[in-house]
Amino acid sequence: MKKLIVVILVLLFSVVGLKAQLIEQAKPIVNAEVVFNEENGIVAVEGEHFYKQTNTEIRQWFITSKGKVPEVKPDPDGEHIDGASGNAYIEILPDTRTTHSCKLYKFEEANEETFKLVNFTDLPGKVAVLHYKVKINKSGRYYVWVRIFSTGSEDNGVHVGLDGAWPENGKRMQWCEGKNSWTWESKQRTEKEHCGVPKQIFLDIPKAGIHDIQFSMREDGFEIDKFILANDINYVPQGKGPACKLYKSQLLRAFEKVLKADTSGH
Ligand SMILES: [Ca+2]
Ligand SMILES: [Ca+2]
Ligand SMILES: [Ca+2]
Repeated sequence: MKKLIVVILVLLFSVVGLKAQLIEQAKPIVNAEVVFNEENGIVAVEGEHFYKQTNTEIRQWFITSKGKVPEVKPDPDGEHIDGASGNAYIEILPDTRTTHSCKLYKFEEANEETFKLVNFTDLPGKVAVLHYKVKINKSGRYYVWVRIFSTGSEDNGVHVGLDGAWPENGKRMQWCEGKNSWTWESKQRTEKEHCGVPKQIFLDIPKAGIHDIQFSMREDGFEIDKFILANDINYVPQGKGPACKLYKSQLLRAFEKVLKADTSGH
């Protein structure tokens, strides 16, 4: 009997421990006071620096950093921390649709029974919405670039929006090239062009000042390292992209550096 009680207690504590970790990795690590600044037509923001996430009933974004991989299953393609800017990235989990043959559950067709199973939506702003604060000094059109890691055909689409709205040119960001590596892209998927049309993903910001940038799920398993808003239509990010500039407040926490696999023989 004593043994049974011990077993039950151990089980209970491990469940509580797991839940605590889940909540921790889905929680923002910056507060709403943290505002990123536009300088010379560029705003760069780490994916992991969202100040809140909403519409989290079906899916959530989880932060992965060194040694801290979210225990959310399924996530068959594992972690991709090596090469991530700021030593961290975020992912929408669980990832139940990994190949075209996996059952598709669209938010727009969901009923009471299938609501929790939703793994795709063409409707922006409905599932797993991330929020970031940016200060724009020069109003105008900003092209949106996102650095992502895709390993298949069902983890390479997302929606972007501004100040609670989801304009046409923020819908269906799409990646085809650069599988299995961190890749910058700014393309919009259309009926004619499934791999996306360049220079068609942008946000028109009519007034200088502080704005909210949002991303929401199109496909589960989607991974964001960093995003950039660029005023110049011809801008193309390189490597990990430019440094993130703060307008207000400060970042309190840095993630532990990821060292490349030790091949030095030490
Ligand atoms: Ca994954
Ligand atoms: Ca997926
Ligand atoms: Ca990052």
